Amino acid sequence: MAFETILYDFANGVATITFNRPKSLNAFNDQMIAETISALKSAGRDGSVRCIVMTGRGRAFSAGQDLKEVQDRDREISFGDHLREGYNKIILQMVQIEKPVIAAVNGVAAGAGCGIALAADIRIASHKASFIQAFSKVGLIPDSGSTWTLPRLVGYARAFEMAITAERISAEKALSWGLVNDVVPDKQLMDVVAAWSRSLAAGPTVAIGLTKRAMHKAAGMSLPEALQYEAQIQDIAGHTQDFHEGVLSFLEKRGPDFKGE
Ligand code: T3D
Repeated sequence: MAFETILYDFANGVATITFNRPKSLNAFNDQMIAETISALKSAGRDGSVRCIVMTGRGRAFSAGQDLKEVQDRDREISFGDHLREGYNKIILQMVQIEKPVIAAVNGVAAGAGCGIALAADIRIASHKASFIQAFSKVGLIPDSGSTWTLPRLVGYARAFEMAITAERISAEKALSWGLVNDVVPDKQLMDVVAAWSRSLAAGPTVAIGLTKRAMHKAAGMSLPEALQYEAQIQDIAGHTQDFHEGVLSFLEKRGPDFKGE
């Protein structure tokens, strides 16, 4: 795949999408939005991809919407349409792809960049990373799913505080708030993420994808509904080859060789 604003690598079942506009701290222009959508689409469709990693080149994960491009934007394009055709598609794909998505947060994640990091299933942050709900600084409301993800991750009070103050939350604070899964020394970030992604790509991909689907669905369900849904999709997981391999490997006292099928 030929991209200009992102890098797309595939190895050992793991697709890595790297935002690649380091001079502007990987701010999203329209091309980068379109290329990210396209990369996610192809990683989602490609059966050999069993885990997706998203990260940024240089010292930032992403500084969100490219504000220089906003300034030049055709006034006929509404903010709503820009979100519907852009960031909303990125976020929905990240959530709807039934494969684990890891954000390797290498530096600052601001505005939509923060929203994208929050939409991942797992966030591993460098000790240099930080999180800024930068929207209010430019007179906007949190988008890219932040109104949904942030209160669920850190609770309403902290989410609202982050949104209205637009203050930088350090990696350490993010860890103590439950915003990230782990914080590691910067030099070790990609090694730690590689260990996570290798392990997830060798996992029972269908069951992992269904877990993701069920947890997202359960957010809008009562307990009885969630129990029903679990029963319904356990029928799918229970008919995978990986389920049979998992049980067999347990009985044979060896590690499982999951194929993601
Ligand atoms: O319809 C829609 O699209 C609405 C959607 C909106 C979604 C959003 O994301 S709104 C929020 C947009 N993002 C921001 O407001 C963040 C703006 N950036 C910053 O606040 C700071 O840059 C950071 C806190 C992220 C980092 O600060 P610092 O001091 O480490 O770096 P810096 O010096 O500010 O930035 C370095 C360069 O990156 C600089 O370029 P220069 O002067 O060296 O040529 C700066 O202009 C550029 N840059 C940083 N962020 C953006 C950017 N260029 C364009 N757009 C940016 N968002």
